[in-house]
Amino acid sequence: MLKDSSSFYINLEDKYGAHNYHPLPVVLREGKGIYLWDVNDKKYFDFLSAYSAVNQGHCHPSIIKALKDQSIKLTLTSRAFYNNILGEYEKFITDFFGYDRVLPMNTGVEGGETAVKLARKWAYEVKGVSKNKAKIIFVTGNFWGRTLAAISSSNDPTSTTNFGPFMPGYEIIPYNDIDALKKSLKDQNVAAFMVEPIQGEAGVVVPDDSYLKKAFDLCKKNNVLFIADEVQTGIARTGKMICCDHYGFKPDILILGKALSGGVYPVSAVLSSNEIMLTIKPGEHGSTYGGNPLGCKVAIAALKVIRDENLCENSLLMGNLFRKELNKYIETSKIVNLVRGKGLLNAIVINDSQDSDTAWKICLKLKENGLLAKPTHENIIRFAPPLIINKTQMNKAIKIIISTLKIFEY
Ligand code: IF1
Repeated sequence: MLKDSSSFYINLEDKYGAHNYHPLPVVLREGKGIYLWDVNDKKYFDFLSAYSAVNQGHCHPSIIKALKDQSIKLTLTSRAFYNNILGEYEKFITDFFGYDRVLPMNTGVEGGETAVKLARKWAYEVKGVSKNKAKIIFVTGNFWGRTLAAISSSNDPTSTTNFGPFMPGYEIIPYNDIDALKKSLKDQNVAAFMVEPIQGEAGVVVPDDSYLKKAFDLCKKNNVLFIADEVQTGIARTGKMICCDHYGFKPDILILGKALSGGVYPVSAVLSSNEIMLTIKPGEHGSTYGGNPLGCKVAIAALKVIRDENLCENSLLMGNLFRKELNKYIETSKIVNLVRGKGLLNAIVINDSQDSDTAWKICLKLKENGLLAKPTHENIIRFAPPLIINKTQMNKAIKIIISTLKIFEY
């Protein structure tokens, strides 16, 4: 057995990198499909999927092929000129999701920022809100990234402490509380309501069945835009192409990221109608890399994989299997209270005080046992494998999870 080289890499990051993350002590060097390998050649089930970015599996051959093929032709022109790929991508993605227009960006948080800017523009130029009065409503527990605009809507002290002052024009109301929304919508200055259909960072929190559709209907009634942040829940993660499909409505503004490029390249997108999208004029918004031909080709390939490999269906089926087996275990478990989620976006809640480190210890043990997962908040563990996982693999992973949890019952 070779000497463990993990500490070498960990020490490098520790010495030269900013300490803005606290990773699990595993150093990965290769990924294929649902598996990852560390620098000591140990193999793992990936049950994080790079926070739902690798829904299609690691290094999916057709996405990598698209990257390789385009990378030797043309990678970036900026939007100062046209390129021969962007239009093809724009047509493809708008057809795919059923919207008039797309605004291409790179990261998820830029997608959120774009949506907020669009909503404000629309409020002033279409709805008729008076200057600088537009308001965006968010919910408690929301997470849409780390920029100042994003953390300004956060009620999580870890995100906000000592980063103020914050962006004005926001209101935060309780999540999953339709009456609170009803009340806030009475203000004529409200431009939009922005929400993750299932809250990821908050711990895979699924709202009441009727909440989202009621919220959407209320927004329509009050001439307010419904913005769905589907950066994490979109692209088949929850068993439908977007999570809102479970509830039978189409958001006015849809934000996508992460798996839009299968973990290969940062690509995000904001989709909307002519009325909303055309409020932004040349020079008013954009990004150097947004809509670059490399990202566009990667995104087309990534979406085709979702469609051609029926990953919505598989996500639904495998998610049902996961929750069924975990629910069976929970009946007699002393350590797990609850499993929740939709499709392959799931989490378990550890039966322990919120500030205990049991979830972290369980994740360390899962790692030893060949499965990688990460706690979201102290007592919650998220399980989100690539959507290409099959039944045999899922059953094997479930065995690892349950046998590891059992160690902590004593
Ligand atoms: C990190 C969690 C996931 C998101 C939603 C926008 C963004 C995200 C719903 C921004 C990003 C991330 C970023 C990642 C941790 C993470 C996360 F743990 F916080 F909850 F995915 F599960 N909307 N989510 O979840 O997208 O700008 O990062 O591309 O390390 O910060 P981004």
